[in-house]
Amino acid sequence: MRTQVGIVGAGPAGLMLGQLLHLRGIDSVIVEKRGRDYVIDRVRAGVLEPGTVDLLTASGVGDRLAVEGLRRGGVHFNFAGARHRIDLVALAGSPITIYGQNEVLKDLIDARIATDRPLVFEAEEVRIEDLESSTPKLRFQAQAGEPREIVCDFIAGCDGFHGVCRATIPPGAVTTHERVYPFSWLGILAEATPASEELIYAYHERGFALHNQRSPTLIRAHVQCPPDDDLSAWPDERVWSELRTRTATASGWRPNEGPILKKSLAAMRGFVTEPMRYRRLFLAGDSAHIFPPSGAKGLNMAIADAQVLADAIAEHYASASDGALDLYSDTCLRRVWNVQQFACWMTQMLHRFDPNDEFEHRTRLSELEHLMTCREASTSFARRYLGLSPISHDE
Ligand code: RFL
Ligand code: PHB
Repeated sequence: MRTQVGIVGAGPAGLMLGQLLHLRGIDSVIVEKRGRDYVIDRVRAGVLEPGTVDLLTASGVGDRLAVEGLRRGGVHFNFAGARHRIDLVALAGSPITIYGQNEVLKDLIDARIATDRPLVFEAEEVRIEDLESSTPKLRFQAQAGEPREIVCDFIAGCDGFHGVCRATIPPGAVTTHERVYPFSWLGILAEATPASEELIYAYHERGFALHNQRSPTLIRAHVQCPPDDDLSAWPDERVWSELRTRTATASGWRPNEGPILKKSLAAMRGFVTEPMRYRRLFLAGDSAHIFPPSGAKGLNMAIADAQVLADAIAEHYASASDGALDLYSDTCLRRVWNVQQFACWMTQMLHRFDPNDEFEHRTRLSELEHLMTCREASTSFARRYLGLSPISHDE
């Protein structure tokens, strides 16, 4: 079988790329190692920047998002027993949209199926071959065990942090940069009416906590925990107790509680691959970079890479020019490092690194106070949170 673009991975990057290529009349095959239900059930991101919403809408996958996405005009920071609000709309002109990554994936998968272009789930032993040639190949075993080979003009590595694509690149051809934080996030999805409609980031002497909603009846929350913790260390009552303590305000705000449907641990790291390309293999999304989730950026950046790559591939076919393909990595990396710095700054400001370091604790509280009281600082945060800083958006 032959295609123009072989896409490895049906996460946000791979599915968005497939949709954008389809809209430009370019053929692709998407190969995913997991089943459809597994892909959709994985609870991950939930915050969409306005640019992401606009792109999904312009790509014909925004109908349900327009109805079910929750537009929220502000974000709260709880610290030192008080709650402070940053007004995103007043300061930067736009709300964020709360819409689960799994909902985005459902919409993209439905759109893909409607195109009749191939989307292969449960592909086993996915491999890339002949990367040194002008016709790289995707090989895998389909569900029934038959071996398949797809001859491609280009391969898009959209297979996440643990995928095969980055690992296929010969040693020394790319450089990776990594920061691993000395803590993880314990995340829950719970059935309860959200006590706050707007997202709350909390900094407390016991560590970070986050309270968000996914729908009018679902809460998503995270608490900072030791990096080597096991889920068994987090019975439901402990999760609620930490969340209550860390988000508490003197005015008595507390989260509503209910049955916990899902519980998971996520390591905190920043990671960047340079360049995001090797010959005809282009990395996009988490296969190229990971952002500490404090900045809510990973999904938005996966979608942004897909847009840059789709435009560059379209230029190749339309004008036989590889100028944009040659700039793909530099274009993405400029934004990636800008956003990495933002996500690392958020992580630094909101987590307890050393429980015995009172100096660190006090300077952090002071930094948060500055963020809330200095209009320039709040405006800068609002613009960067929304993905509107000049580097991360316009250029
Ligand atoms: P994905 O979503 O990991 O998808 C990769 C897909 O590739 C498949 N795959 C393979 N397929 C074929 N062959 C192989 N050998 C394969 N190996 C893997 C996988 O099964 C999978 O389906 O990567 P993609 O598309 O780059 O998307 C990235 C986003 O998923 C990720 O950055 C975000 O979830 C990060 N993130 C957040 N991002 C935001 O923008 N806003 C948020 O609020 C936000 N919150 C979060 C987050 C990530 C978190 N965790 C779990 C790390 C909160 C958390 C807790
Ligand atoms: C989430 O809703 O899961 C979420 C929100 C904001 C973040 C990270 C995760 O920064």
